Amino acid sequence: MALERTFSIIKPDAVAKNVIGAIYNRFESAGLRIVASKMVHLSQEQAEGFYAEHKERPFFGALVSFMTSGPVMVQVLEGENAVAKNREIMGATNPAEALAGTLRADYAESIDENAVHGSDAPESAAREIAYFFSADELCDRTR
Ligand code: IDP
Repeated sequence: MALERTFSIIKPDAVAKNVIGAIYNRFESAGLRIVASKMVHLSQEQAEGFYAEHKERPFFGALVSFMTSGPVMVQVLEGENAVAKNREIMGATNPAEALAGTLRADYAESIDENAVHGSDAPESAAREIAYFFSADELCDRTR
C-alpha cells in the first residue's frame, strides 16, 4: 500500500466546540500523522476559491458564509491509504447518515455544518494541499 497525503479542515463549528484535540486524536489513533497544520480565518475569496467546484450549487452562498464564520484548522495528514482512511474517519457528508463513531456522527449538527472536510481523491488532495501550504511547510515524518 502506498504512503499517501490528504488534506483536512476542521470547520468553524468544530473549532467553536473546542474539539480540535479530540479530532487530532482520532487521526493519530488511526495511524495518520500530521505533517503540516495551522489555524486560519478564511477570507470570502479563499473560501470561494476552495469550493469553486460547487459554485453553481444552491448551497454555495451558505457554505462560503459558514466557512468564513470563524477560524478553521487546516492540516495535511500522511499515512497508508490516507485519503480513504480520512474519509472513513469523517463519515458521510450528512451527519444523519454518518456511521456511529465517525467524526460527523459525533461532532456535526447538519449537512450545512458538518465539522470536517477531507479530500476525496489523491488528485484533489494534491490541489487542496497546495492551496493552503507551500512545499517547505510540509514536514518529513517518514524517518
Ligand atoms: P464532502 O465534504 O463530504 O466531500 P461535498 O459533496 O464535496 O461533500 O460537499 C462539500 C460541502 O458542501 C459539504 O461538506 C457540505 O458542507 C456542503 N454540502 C454538500 N451538499 C450539501 C447540501 O445538500 N446542502 C447543504 N450543504 C451541502
